[in-house]
Amino acid sequence: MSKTIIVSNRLPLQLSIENGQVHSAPSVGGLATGLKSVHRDNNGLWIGWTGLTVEETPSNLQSAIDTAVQDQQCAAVELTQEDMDGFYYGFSNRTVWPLFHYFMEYAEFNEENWEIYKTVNRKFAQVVIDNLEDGDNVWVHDYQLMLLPQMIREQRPNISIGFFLHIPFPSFEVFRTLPWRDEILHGLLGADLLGFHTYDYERHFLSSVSRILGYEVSFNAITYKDRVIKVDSFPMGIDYEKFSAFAKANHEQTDTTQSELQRRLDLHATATPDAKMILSIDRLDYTKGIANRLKAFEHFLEKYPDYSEKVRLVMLAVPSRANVPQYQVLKKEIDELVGRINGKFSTVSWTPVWYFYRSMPFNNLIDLYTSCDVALITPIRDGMNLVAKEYVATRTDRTGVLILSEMAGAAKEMNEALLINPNNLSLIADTIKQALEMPVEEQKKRNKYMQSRLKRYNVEKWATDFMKKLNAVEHNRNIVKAKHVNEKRQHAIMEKFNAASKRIFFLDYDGTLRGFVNNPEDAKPDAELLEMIKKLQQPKENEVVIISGRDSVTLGEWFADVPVTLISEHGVLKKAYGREWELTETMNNDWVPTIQPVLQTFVDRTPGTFIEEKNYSLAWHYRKADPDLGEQRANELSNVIRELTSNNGLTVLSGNKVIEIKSSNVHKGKAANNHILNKDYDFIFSIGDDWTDEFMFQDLPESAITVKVGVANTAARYYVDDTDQVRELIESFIA
Ligand code: GDG
Repeated sequence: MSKTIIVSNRLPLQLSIENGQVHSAPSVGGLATGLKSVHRDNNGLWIGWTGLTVEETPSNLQSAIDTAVQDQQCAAVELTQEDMDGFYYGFSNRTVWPLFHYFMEYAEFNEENWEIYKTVNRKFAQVVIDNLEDGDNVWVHDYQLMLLPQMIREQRPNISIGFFLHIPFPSFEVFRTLPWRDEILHGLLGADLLGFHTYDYERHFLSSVSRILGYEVSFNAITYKDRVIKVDSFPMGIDYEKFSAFAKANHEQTDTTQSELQRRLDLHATATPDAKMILSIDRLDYTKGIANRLKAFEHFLEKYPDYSEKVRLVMLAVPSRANVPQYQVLKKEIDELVGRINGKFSTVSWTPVWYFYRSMPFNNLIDLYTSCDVALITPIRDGMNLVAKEYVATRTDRTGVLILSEMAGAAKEMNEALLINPNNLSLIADTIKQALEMPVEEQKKRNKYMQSRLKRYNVEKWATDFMKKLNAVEHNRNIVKAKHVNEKRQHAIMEKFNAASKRIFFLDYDGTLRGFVNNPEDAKPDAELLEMIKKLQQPKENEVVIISGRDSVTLGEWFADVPVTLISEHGVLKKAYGREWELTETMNNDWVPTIQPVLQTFVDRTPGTFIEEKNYSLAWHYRKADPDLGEQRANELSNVIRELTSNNGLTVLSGNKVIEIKSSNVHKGKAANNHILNKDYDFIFSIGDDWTDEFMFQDLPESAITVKVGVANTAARYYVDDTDQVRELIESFIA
């Protein structure tokens, strides 16, 4: 039975060794909860690190640990202290984490750490491969494992692989500074589906793929070798029901059942009934904007002194990555800021900041969420931020105000929060005042919308949506009909070729017989190519047709001395060898004066693009433009032209970095079919690389050998990798 393998840096369990005994408990984190059904159903397996290095694992307890891991449907990747230092504390947290959160000055580019990152990703890959069976899906998580998708793909090309990034993907301008940017992108492109929290991260990723690797990106799909990789946004949710249920239970507690923390919070509330509490919870991380938050709170107390003794900041900072230098510096800065604020504003009966530097049990977290009137969450950058969502979910009476940084992914879905720029301290100070004074009715109105969204798009929905999309990608892959022309298939094609007595070859030119060049004029056929075509045409059984989108003058010049038939402008004109060009259909050019100026405005606005005027069509080329801008303008242009030309007999063709407008009743399929009409060819061969060639593949008789250059996603029966393989294939017809 096929299964889903989840891979993350840490396993969803907590292992501890007490008195020589191994204790294991399932982890209760958001990811573990969200993936529970994916993990438990269908015999799922979770692969990751246990939290104990090889050095920390007593050899006599190894088998007890293995059993504990297996009991939770997990498999462990064994890591040494050196692995952890280079891979986790090193490359992951000193290079990727700061860079992806736009802290470029913190990013270290250390070759040794990079080598260990690769080695450890390979260790993960090995455990995945050891547990992988045909038909399994793999879902890889987060920035520690960005090379893993490709490492798995190399060994098991047909496995469906998904990847989700929990942190932001930075803009191309930032990402390009990474020395190993190509390797990281190729690592990720091993996946079939790549998921991000927000559309912006998705856009940044696509832009990096297009600009750094130069691969074709169309909407949210990347064409890479023979695969189409989908990229999408899946904003991660929380376990809404769990937070809501714990909050309800919290309100029903009695003096004897409530926690010590809750008792203290209640005491405070009773003693100072008109005082309010502001909550701040994060891992102690420089991305979370904790220092700015404290400074903004200080500014608030200075600007609005009436709030003295009437407001308190309850701040929980959970220790994190304490052996990375920037975190130590940050800890010191926060300690000092808290000291400064408390020193400056405290009175005998009031301390403005209550500061906890520790991790708290889950029920205390609920105590804090339910007791605080305002949550102040101000990250400088944050992939999503679940704390913001959890705070809103626990407000069962719908009171409470969320102040949220617009730099958190969560801000995209939580418009009803008070959104702030975390660097604007006076705005934050004013927003704190606004939050403290917000009427209850307004609080409820805002929370109602956010809660209904959190309830609907919870963490389980996030996980199932991702898996559904991954399965759909897999399904698409399976229905792609084209088969790669390998040695065996080439042999089968040759058998048909040899048995035939009347053969025809429809050969597309650009991207098929010749690779692409920046200037269309530079793509002239080389001597070797002309020689090859002549030889193919030589036997009396063979007839060669060059069928191209090119204009007739260029084609006529290039193939002046080659005895082949030429079809130009996607089927508009035809020329038998030694004869004149003739129209294949009745055409008109009335539309050109209307459309030409529209294309010109796109040329003006998009540097590097130009118009090619053919006899019966106009083409706008954007191969030389900035790739992102080019794609964006191409989409825009297609839409504009489609609106302008609907119902007047014109077609807009999206070719390879070109948009072409021409009369709609002509295309390569029609031209090719007309050409073979009433002639008994017993071997029809057609080859091409873009959408304009799809008409040929669709319209030629079923018996035709149709071949697409590049991807398998086509109506053709076969595909080849590139123009080199095209020549190899044609050579085999000559030899
Ligand atoms: C990364 C991305 C993205 C916090 N303190 C305690 C505690 N927590 C729990 C919270 C929450 C989780 O930890 C923190 O999640 P965040 O999303 O806020 O932040 P990161 O840890 O940085 O997570 C982030 C996330 O991945 C998911 O994709 O949202 O942007 O940086 O669930 O409740 N839990 C307990 N005690 C604590 O003291 N028990």
